[in-house]
Amino acid sequence: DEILSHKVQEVKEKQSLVPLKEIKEKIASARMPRDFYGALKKPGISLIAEVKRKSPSKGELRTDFDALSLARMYAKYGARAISVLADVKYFGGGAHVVERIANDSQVQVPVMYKEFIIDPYQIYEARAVGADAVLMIVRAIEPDRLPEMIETAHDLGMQALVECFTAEEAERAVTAGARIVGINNRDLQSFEVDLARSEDIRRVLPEGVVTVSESGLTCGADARKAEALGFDAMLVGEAILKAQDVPARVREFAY
Ligand code: IGP
Repeated sequence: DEILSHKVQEVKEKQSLVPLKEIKEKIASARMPRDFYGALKKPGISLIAEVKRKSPSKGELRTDFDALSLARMYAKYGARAISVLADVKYFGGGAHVVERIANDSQVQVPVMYKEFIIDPYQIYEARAVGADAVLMIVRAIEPDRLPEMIETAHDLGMQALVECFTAEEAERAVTAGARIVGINNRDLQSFEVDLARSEDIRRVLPEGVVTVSESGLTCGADARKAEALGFDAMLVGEAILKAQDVPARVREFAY
């Protein structure tokens, strides 16, 4: 909630600094969007590897953090997509970090703009820096606005990974037009990770919706569990970021 009120302020400030019209002009010269949906739908569970410098609960994740060299390693060792934190204050990322990674010649996989999206302005911003997908957290967005937000992403040629914590939210996401639904394994209150709960939620989703298992996966065995539960993809941050041998850890998930 603190994060969301910060975002409302942040978007207001950005909008007065750079009007939407200017963002749209920048979109005209952005690179073509890549197929995030197709990347996740490939046979076998797909790894979306995350670039994040810190988190509110864990602090800095590695002393030698370098966003671009991590993204290059992720792509080289088999991640099918890369998630990059666009939030500056809480996760130590930024739109400029997404931009650098999305336009790097050694990163040819789709790139997701990971932000607390509350306003369409942020979706345009994502495309302007070259992102192929955006995260949308159902509970962060006003229910009435979710369909138009998803449509905005699709109209810009991007995909939306729509994140849910409950079966009710998952149903709402699909009704709103989501083609990719993420289920967060981490309970927001207790911080506990429960794959069985995620599977219950996954079951309410229709065929054809791509499903992503998010948060708390620690090793290759967890990846296999998520795959056995029927997930098309997984979003992994901490386990890779904290690894001493990043290529080996990426390969463990991208088997
Ligand atoms: C990655 P983990 O436990 O592997 O680092 O989790 C990702 O799921 C997590 O960063 C995340 C997140 C979010 C962060 C999922 N949804 C929303 C910030 C905001």
